[in-house]
Amino acid sequence: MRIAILGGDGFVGWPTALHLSELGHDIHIIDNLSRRRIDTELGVQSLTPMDSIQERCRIWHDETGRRIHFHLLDLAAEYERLKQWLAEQRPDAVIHFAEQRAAPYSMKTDRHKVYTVDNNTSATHNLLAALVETGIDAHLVHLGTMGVYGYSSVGAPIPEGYLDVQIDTPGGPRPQQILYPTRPGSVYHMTKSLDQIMFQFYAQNDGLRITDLHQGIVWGTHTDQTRRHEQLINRFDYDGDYGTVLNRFLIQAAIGHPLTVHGTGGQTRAFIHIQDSVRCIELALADAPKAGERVRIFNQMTETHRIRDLAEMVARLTGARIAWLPNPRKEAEENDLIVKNDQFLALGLQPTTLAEGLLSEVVDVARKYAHRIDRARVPAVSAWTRDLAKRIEHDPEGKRLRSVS
Ligand code: USQ
Repeated sequence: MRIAILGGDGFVGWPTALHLSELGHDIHIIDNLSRRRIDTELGVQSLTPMDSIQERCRIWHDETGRRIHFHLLDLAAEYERLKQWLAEQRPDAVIHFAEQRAAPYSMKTDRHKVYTVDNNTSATHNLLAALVETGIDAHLVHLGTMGVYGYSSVGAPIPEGYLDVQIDTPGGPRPQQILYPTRPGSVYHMTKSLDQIMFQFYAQNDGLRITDLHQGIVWGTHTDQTRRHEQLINRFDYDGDYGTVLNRFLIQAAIGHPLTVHGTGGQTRAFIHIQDSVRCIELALADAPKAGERVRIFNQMTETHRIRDLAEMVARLTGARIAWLPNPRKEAEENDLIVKNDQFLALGLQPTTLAEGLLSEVVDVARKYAHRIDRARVPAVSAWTRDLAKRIEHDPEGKRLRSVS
């Protein structure tokens, strides 16, 4: 298949491009390199040294003889160029990762909120409109998030996208399936909730074939392909905005930084290893809905964990200390989470769990590149509200000089 990977320079986009190229697909990465620019804006860098996208593609060609093409294009801002590219290249499938994906970044300031909404909703809508206009029948696979469901305890398993309800009609109760009500916990998660409505409309109005993957928190860094060459290495975020919780704990343990648990650590979240993430995308691609069918929704996760249990596990494994910090986010202190993921299991996914020894691989990678870490960028300091901002702990290591007066 000819596959366009929008956002193919990112944390999940890049290993997906390699994985699908290895399977023999003709891969075209479209990316505006905004993630690299945000690193510059924030003054942080990936823990792992990343080459330019062009250099990465060159190394992949040297290693495997396969070509990955790169096109510099801003999906949200360059609608006409996008349409022209689709009309010329006529991809069989489009994988859409091209959105600002960090909840803390989306909550930093009003400017970051506006950027995240403008970028994410325009990118998604431009793509949908261009697919209709060019008339190409590409299968659109979108990287959504488990966060659209929200994180309140409902006491029942979260289904894959649709909820069975009974509607009271004059003729008596009638069963119906509706999109699971969204309850986003950040501006970023809100944009993914808006995406869902756009997908629903374009599938129903124009017969677009769409799969939406509600992904949990990705952990790990390497896949089979990124391990093949030092310069194919994946990006690996550790900072308070882009680093995600389990990877952060493992990196913190590697550099002797206390593990930064927010609040009581009672939040339960869904997780998936990066290797399973790319495999799920392969499985979803092979199982496209037909034109006229509703959006297919998969829960792309393999296990759920409570944050404090993860911290305690990493502490046991590595001897790290836990710092219990005021939570910069407005979120439930404790929640339960049971999630259905039957569809991927039925398609043959064999989950890589935390128990598989890959935790120490992450710690080893972090130790190797520890010299690239700026410890001052480890604390999460983007607050969800002004009140929460007043309580943020900027110095979890307790290293700053204290006043004695
Ligand atoms: N947390 C800590 N300490 C930290 C970092 C986070 O206790 O140092 C807590 C947070 O308060 C939160 C939980 O860990 O309760 C998860 O935070 P996270 O930063 O790992 O994940 P999140 O902000 O939800 O976002 C990440 C990705 C996003 C994806 C989402 C999947 O950045 O793109 O959509 O995971 S999900 O969480 O299932 O919505």
